[in-house]
Amino acid sequence: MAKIRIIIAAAVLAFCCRGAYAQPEAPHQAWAPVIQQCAASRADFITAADFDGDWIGGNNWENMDKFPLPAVVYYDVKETHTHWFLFYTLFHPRDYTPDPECPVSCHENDAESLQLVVRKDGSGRGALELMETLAHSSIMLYANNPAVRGGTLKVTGPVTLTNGRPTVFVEQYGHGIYGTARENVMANPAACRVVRYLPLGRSEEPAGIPSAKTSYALVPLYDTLWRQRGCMGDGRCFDGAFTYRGAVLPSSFDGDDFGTDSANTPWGYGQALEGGLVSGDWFFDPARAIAVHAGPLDNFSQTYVVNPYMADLEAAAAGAAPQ
Ligand SMILES: [Ca+2]
Ligand SMILES: [Ca+2]
Ligand SMILES: [Ca+2]
Repeated sequence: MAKIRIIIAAAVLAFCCRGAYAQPEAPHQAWAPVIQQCAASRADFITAADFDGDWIGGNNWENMDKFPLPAVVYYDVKETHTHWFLFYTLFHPRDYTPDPECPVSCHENDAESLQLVVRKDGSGRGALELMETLAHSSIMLYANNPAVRGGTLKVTGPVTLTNGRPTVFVEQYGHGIYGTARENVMANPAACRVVRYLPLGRSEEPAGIPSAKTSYALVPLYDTLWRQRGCMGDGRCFDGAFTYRGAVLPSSFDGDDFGTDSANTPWGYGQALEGGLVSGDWFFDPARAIAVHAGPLDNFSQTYVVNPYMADLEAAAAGAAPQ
């Protein structure tokens, strides 16, 4: 009898509650971007910074041809009372040119990023308000809400959506990220063969170029790149120290091909600092950075309820202070 009761209870539970208690998709998954990557070679594939099985930065140019390049995107989530700030970093083994002699600006490693600002509206996934992308010396601002007027940055245009996902367009060679195709080499389709990366949960290397559908995996930035932040110095993971709120941090990946230590860490960017921002704010204090970049937004809290970096920075600053 007890066995029957258990079976009936299980059946009722399965019938009544299927889907009702399904875990809502986390915001960083719900809004993970579609990535339209122009690709002239494998060096334009997105992959992990330790794709070669180590965290040494200075062997990545050489190792690119010796290892597979399965796709990952590093993500990070910070949260205030009103918004989520979703940060995504794309890593490429090389920043290069069609000319193998690299007459200009080649360097080992390349990490470019984008940031989404999503209002917590009670719906679980929230409402996307704006997107910022890093492209060379600029941060580009795209609005998904007409209330976004622009601050120190002008609104370039609307966020491009593909089946509800924000979509970014990434250059070949230099890997600048843009929110519309017309702002980069994709404006000339003859010059761009596209690898289309989608957040389908698997980490795949494109079968070829072009590729209509390659899955990338989302990897937590906090547990990977940030965890390695103390691995700093020539011949190690990162190099080029800078100070943020008293904490000494690496500004770049270690690299020695063509340019030296030329690929910024996600927390080391120096773009769009007008309005009193400093390197590091875009990553560590996005509520403040976005308020400066995008101008005032109604009901926009700058008090964090999730931002584990603040405690880490305070600990690092305390450790670095003279005793
Ligand atoms: Ca390496
Ligand atoms: Ca090297
Ligand atoms: Ca170095």
